[in-house]
Amino acid sequence: MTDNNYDASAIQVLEGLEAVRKRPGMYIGTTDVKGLHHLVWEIVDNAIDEALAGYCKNIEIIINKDNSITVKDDGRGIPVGIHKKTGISTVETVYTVLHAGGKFGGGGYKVSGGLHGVGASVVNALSSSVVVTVYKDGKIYEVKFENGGKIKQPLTVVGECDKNRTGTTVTFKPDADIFDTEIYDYETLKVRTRELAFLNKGLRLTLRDDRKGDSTTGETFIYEGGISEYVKFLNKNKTPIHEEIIHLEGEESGVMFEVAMQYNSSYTDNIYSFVNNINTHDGGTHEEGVKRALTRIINNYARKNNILKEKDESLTGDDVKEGLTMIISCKHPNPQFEGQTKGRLGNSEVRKIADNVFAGGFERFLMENPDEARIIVEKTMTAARARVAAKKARELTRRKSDLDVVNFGGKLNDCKEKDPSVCEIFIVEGDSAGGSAIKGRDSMTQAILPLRGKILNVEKARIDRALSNEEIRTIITAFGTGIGEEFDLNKLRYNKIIIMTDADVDGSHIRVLLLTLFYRFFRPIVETGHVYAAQPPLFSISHGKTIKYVLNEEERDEYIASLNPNTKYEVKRMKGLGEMDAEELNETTMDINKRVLRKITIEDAIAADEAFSKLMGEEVEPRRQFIEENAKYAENLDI
Ligand code: 28F
Repeated sequence: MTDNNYDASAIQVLEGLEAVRKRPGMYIGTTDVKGLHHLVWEIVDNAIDEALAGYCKNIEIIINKDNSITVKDDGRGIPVGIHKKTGISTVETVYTVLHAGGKFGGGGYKVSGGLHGVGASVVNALSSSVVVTVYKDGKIYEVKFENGGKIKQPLTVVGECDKNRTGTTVTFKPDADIFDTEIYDYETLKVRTRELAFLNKGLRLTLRDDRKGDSTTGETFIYEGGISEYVKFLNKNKTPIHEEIIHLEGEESGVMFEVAMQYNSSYTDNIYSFVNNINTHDGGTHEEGVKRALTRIINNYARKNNILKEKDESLTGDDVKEGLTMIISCKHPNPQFEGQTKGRLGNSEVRKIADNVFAGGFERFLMENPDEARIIVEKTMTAARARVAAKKARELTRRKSDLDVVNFGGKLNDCKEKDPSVCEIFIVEGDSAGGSAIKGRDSMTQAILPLRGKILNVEKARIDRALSNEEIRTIITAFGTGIGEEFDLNKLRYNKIIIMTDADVDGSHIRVLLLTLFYRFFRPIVETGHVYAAQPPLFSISHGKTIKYVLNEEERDEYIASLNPNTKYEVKRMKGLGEMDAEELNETTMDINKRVLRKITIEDAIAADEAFSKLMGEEVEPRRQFIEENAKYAENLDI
């Protein structure tokens, strides 16, 4: 390389990395916490490529005290010789020329993810410091970069190592001028590290956090069973309906395809798909091909074995998905990602390949395992019957006119106002409280729906079973939004949905059953803050002609303290909603100028979901404990 060529390419390098610093979003999506964590995966993906090429068995990810990241692999080590095109070493090329990394010699292709292979040079451009150490040929080579990829120390031999020790270690510190935050989140790194271990069977991935004082947190993930173990992991809190995890794999026209699946007794599906280890959240042709084949094969098997009769309509894609946990992993040399977040695989040829590879394997599985086949087919046929029943029941919940709801079982005492923004509905535990609420309410704006005892636990019930419950149908009709795919928040007929139950365990249980119903079928109503819990008083303090109602011990003691010392007073613990007459109930719990409501906001839908599942699942103890602690509420009170 003559000097001016070298200078030219050196200038090109700096311009290239400068372009990344100018518009980082173009290369890593965002510069928020997501972009910060994305840097890790760019480096890890290069180590994974080395594993896919068959040379790396262990990858270590370390969060250092200063929130810099070290990634180590035991692959061949990035080549240190002069790169023919750039005149500088390959390792410096990989870290300074955009899109230089990744492509390995021979048939190997970059199959791991990142934002589609922009690689190590982007990490360098967006880091205030990068140190690359290569162990090869008994020597330790090191090159240092600073301030967005400028050479700080050219590649030099800094030591010796064991003759047959090889590998690459990279430490980088994201540039504080680029990123909104510099703090790494252990859990975020753990979830993706574990997922990469599932997706790359036999590869050992270790994650370590050295930030907490002298103690270090660390976990190692290695799964010889690969995505079959991923299915097992996803089904750990479910009840599988067949023992074996079905595993199929094949290759066609250079596209590798692998599927693992197992049905469980729940009504929800858990299907995740990946292309070159990238999670295709929005699916794509690989998923479509598998689902198409799954539906066709199950229908064919059911008809051929006369489980599905001539007159029966065919099973749908939704029917065959119910209770299905499935991982689809596709390795493609030239994937086309589509959509806003590039989360969808677009390659049209993959649909047929997926169908072929999956169909052959799954058909064989059903033929060779007639017992499992029958269980699976029966599960899908039950789902089909439920779908049909739900459709019929859903019709019942559609309001033809306002009169419908009042006549419908006569349960709802609707309000006269029709403008949802001023209307509210009290769902009241028990007929006696319901009676007092109807008498005590403001009938212009307050509707009352008394509940007889406990409602159905929808956490464990399929939608058709829930819809067969009259009180649930009345609630659905009263709300007016519809449920599931038909749900329309704009049709909500009340601005506030107020759950009015006793403060005892039964009252809490009913409240949480209602929350489960709202969470499962009307989630947006909860998320947009329309749901409240009424706060009936726990004590009354009477002195002279005055009766003061208070919510809890704290308010009771405060009020008593506020009375002058010689006032004679009497404290009574309120028995429950049913003990109060209409006027008391209105005065203390319903009158919008006097009452105190508690807005129910599920702080963390996932945590609440876990809480509901724990609460409504099979285990008794977690349920009892949860009820005692009550459902998660925000403390903000409605005046
Ligand atoms: C901690 C991050 O980046 N590991 C890597 C290798 C190994 C080779 C390689 C990488 C540029 C274009 C070839 C070695 N010997 N860990 C990593 N390990 N890159 S990145 O080559 C990149 C060259 O194609 C390697 C023989 N062939 C490839």
